[in-house]
Amino acid sequence: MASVTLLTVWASPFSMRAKLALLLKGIEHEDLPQDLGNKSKLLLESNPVHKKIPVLIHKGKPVPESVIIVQYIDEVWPETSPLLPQDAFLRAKHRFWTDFIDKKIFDSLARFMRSSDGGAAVNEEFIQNCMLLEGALAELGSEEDGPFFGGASMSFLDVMLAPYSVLIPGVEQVMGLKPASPEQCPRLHKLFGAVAEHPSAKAALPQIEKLKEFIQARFARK
Ligand SMILES: N[C@@H](CCC(=O)N[C@@H](CS)C(=O)NCC(=O)O)C(=O)O
Repeated sequence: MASVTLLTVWASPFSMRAKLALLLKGIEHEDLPQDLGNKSKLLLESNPVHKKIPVLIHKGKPVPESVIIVQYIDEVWPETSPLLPQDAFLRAKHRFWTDFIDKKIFDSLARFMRSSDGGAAVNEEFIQNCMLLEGALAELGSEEDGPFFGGASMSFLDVMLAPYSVLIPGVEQVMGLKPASPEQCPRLHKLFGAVAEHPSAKAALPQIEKLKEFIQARFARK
């Protein structure tokens, strides 16, 4: 096994985060794609509590949970592309909004995907959550500094959010999600545009067309 190995599923937004952090920092690694319908002994032993991907295995030691993995990567390889801010208060902000993405953005999107009534109410909730994130972009940095939470370069919070740049259009085009408009969330749209152009993100995130096929097969309403 390579010194750095990632147990992954390509369509998982959580896997995408870990992959993106490794690529941003130029860390040589091996991907071990997992079948969640038939979990490998390695996955069960590496993440016995949650039995979920992603898991980063570094020198034989397993680190589960995408948020913890990306923080671990940033601590172990701090020199290239530092992700978390130096300032403790800003670090707290990045962690707060990461928690918001996982608890509110992901949750409202997942509920939309599972909804049996067309999902209009939960779609509105999703848009309101995106507008709160838009407020965080304005609060944490000026547009002149660059498109990302980290200004000109991707930061921790950008890595946490980047998978949504493919997930949202995928769910929009397959399941009819109405995303927040460029008028409602101008900075968020610019951020997603910049993610789409970023070389590491291009390599870490799947093509929207491929993701659409996955969403269609797994989640589309019959
Ligand atoms: N909080 C976890 C979530 C990971 C997660 O939900 N992984 C899903 C795939 S997207 C999984 O492994 N599911 C397998 C299962 O629930 O049995 C993280 O951030 O890494």
